[in-house]
Formats: sequence, C-alpha cells, structure tokens
Amino acid sequence: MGNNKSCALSKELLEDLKLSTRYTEEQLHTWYQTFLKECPSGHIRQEQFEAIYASFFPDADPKAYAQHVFRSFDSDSNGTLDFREYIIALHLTSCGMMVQKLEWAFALYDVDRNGSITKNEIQEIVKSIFNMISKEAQMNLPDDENTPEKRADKIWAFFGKQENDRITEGEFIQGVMENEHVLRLIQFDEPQKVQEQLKIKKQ
Ligand SMILES: [Ca+2]
Ligand SMILES: [Ca+2]
Repeated sequence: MGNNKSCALSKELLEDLKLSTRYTEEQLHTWYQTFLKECPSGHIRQEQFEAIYASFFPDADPKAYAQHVFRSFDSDSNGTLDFREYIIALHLTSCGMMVQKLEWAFALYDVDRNGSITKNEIQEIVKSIFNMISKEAQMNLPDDENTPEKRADKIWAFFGKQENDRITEGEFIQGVMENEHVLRLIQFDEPQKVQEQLKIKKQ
C-alpha cells in the first residue's frame, strides 16, 4: 500500500482476491501490472469506462448503460473502480457462477441501491439496453417486447407484481433461475461480451 505506485500488490489484497476469485497469484500479479500500465492512477474513472463502451458500440448510445454497469461494479460507491473492484467484475462476468452473475444483475437493476427493484428501475435499465440495440435488431424482436416499455411490462408481469410493488433480491434470483425466458429478457450479456474483449485486450 502507500505511495509507491509501482510496488507490488499488497499482501492483504492478494489474499483477499485469491479467496474471492479463482485467479492464481501469478495471474493477479500480471493483471495488476497491466492495470497500472493502463490506469497509472490505480483507478478507473467513469468517463474512462464510458469511453471503453463507446469504442465497443460505435453505432449505438451505450453511455447510460455504461454508467449503470459502472455503478454496479463500484461496490464502495466512491465514483472510481480500483483494482479490487475491477478484478471482481472481471472474474464475475467471465467465470462467475450463475447465482453470482444474478446477484450482479440485481445490483445493475437496483439503480438507487436500496435493496429492491421497482418497475421504474426495470424500465430505466431496459431503456439503456435498447439504446445499444440496432434499429434492425429491434425490428426483429417479438411484438410484445420490441419497445423498452413493453419489455419492462413483460418482465414485471413475469414476477406477478402490481404496478407499485417491488422485487427483492431473493425473488429476482429465484425467478430468473427458474425461467430462461426472463433471463433472456433481463439480458445482461452485453457487458459480459465487453469484459471478454477487455480480457483479451489486456492479456
Ligand atoms: Ca470504488
Ligand atoms: Ca431500488
């Protein structure tokens, strides 16, 4: 720790990340060096994160979605991603278990981080996802899910909720695990693809 940015990964962080991920000590050291090279400050700022998304979706408007994904990865809410948050995100999206991925999807949809999801929050995320789907691809979507509103309605109906109800994390994870259809509707594979790309780029 401390001021020396070129110093190795601290022992505490290394042990923590070895427990939290399946990465080896060697992999973690390598990623840390690459991370520092790309982010000498030791932090990824939201604008940098948005720029990465923009480069992967040049014909779309991924800004809102990138902001939501950034928030879901910024676990201490301090406005930047440090190495720990970055590695946890990378691990989660590339080799995490289904339950962990759904915990993350829940965090993505829980925009105000209050521990439950409202219909407005579903609409907000679905809208940001639609900003990344090309017009052609949108035209190929089924009639009852080809607008953000329709898709949010469909997700909401699946959970059997009234307009002002909320979905808890447990309900969300169980519901999605029991139904592949709703898994497709909440669609969180875009960031996964981006992360895969980042991983390839950084290796
Ligand atoms: Ca942070
Ligand atoms: Ca919420």
